[in-house]
Amino acid sequence: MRLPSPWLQGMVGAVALGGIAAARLAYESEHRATPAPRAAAAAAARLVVVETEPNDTAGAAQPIARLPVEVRGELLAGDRDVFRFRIDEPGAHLIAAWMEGAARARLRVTRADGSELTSAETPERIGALALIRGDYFVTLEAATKGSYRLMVEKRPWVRGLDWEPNDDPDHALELARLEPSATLETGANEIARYRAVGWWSRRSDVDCYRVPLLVPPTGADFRIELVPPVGVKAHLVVYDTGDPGARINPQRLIDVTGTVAGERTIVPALGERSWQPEYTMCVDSGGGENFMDSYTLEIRAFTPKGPFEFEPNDTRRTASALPRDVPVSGYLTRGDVDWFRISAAPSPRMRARLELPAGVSAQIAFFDEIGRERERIRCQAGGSIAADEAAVAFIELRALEGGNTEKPYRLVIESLGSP
Ligand SMILES: [Ca+2]
Ligand SMILES: [Ca+2]
Ligand SMILES: [Ca+2]
Ligand SMILES: [Ca+2]
Repeated sequence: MRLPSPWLQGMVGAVALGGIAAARLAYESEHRATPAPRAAAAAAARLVVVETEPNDTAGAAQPIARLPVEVRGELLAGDRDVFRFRIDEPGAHLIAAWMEGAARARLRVTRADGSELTSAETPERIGALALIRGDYFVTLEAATKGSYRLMVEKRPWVRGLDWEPNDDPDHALELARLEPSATLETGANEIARYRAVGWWSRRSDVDCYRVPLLVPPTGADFRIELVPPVGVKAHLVVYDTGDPGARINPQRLIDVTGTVAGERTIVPALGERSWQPEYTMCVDSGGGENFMDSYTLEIRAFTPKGPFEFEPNDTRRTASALPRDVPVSGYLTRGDVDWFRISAAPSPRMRARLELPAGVSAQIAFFDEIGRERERIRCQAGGSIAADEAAVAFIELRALEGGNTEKPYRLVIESLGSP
């Protein structure tokens, strides 16, 4: 497969995924119209059991009659405690397993044949592990002896919930599709909405989701919001599909990390390109840990009210089109750079007007056809500038301080005619 190496590093062992993947496809095809994800499993009474030795091997595994369960046990030096549980219901279920108490251990979930599905080291959790009908084992291998409480829970999977393993784009799962709401604040029309809810239950956990594109001929933009759990910075990477036929690897379109733990990260206007069937979005912790609480990834596709920037446009090569005499809008996020190419026949003289929203100051720079800089002007947050220029083919806007993901800027090029 066309896997850039970082994807491989984060993979949960690719052991025998075929069976689960096939089950997932079969299950999904039966459940195309599944409802929006539920935030929490139905509260069910926990079965409490006490560990009984010997239980050091799969053959001697202690059976767990039902989930959710709390096992009260003791890990001795070099000890290993193995428990067996069964899933009888049809469909896919998400398993979470974690330990509380003094003992520290490696937790592993394995199939009946002994192959490992996933593992974690306390205080990490096993989270959102997708399992279908069958027998499974949970094994605790002592790192630090002591007493523990082992929790194992299950909830039915619905589209839009995390599904492990999904640590690389090749194991990405299609997002839940929600009803679009209508008109956004900017006057843009929302055409699709998607949501995922998941957990970064291990330090190395990455969760990837596929977003199918619904692009009208006029083009469309995505607004992406990633809300991390408390204490964690959000990290989002967006890939296009590349071109498998031409052996072109997926390109990284966006790579953004939140500046403050627990705060949402917003990508306000990622362009939906008409030749792309889908994008893949991978999310993980960009700093901090919270193995228990969920994150939310929400994506809204919209058709802008008028001409709009089209991210990524941070280089001259990827410049967005800038028509003459029609205002173009865009967002300057923190550190953002937006390039525009002035379309239509060049007229020698023009006036550029830029209006910035509050919260972001920027520099506007003018370039000729071969990339020579002609002038640069600084514009303060909430301010505007007008500049008369000649023989300009490209414009670069560069955020200097701050950013604004809610209010767009406005840029218009007026033709001045011949002197
Ligand atoms: Ca034991
Ligand atoms: Ca994952
Ligand atoms: Ca921008
Ligand atoms: Ca940009």
